[in-house]
Amino acid sequence: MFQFCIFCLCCQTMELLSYFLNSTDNYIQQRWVYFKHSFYYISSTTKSWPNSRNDCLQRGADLVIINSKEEQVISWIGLTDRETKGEWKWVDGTPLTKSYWGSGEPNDYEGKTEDCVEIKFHDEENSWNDIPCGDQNFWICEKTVAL
Ligand SMILES: [Ca+2]
Ligand SMILES: [Ca+2]
Ligand SMILES: [Ca+2]
Repeated sequence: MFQFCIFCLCCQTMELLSYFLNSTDNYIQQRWVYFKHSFYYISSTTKSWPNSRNDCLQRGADLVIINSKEEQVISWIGLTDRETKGEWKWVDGTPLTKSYWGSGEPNDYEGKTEDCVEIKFHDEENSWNDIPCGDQNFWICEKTVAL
């Protein structure tokens, strides 16, 4: 890689790049997938929303925040109204602006407390559903890459 860096003018850039590539390597080894400036870890088991989130945090990531259609996979997403009822927030603290609720959602179905959000159908754009946070679900961790 350093063949491009003959006069070392670009060493800093190369170091950064090398660091990035090394971490890319690590992530791929740990079965992370890289796509459009984020790494994704897709779970192979199911957990409650809080346990899923803890798993992501331990991996240096967080539950997926949906910014594009491609991120809509059947799983928990990093959206909750656990703090204030009806005030949906992403796990990074940002308020919900663009949403993809399924029809009639969010609905606290049959008076249940539904404060965590799953993607219900992969093939429908509007497929978010609030469900009880203790339900078991697959989850996706997302770690954005700042370059
Ligand atoms: Ca995202
Ligand atoms: Ca709720
Ligand atoms: Ca619901």
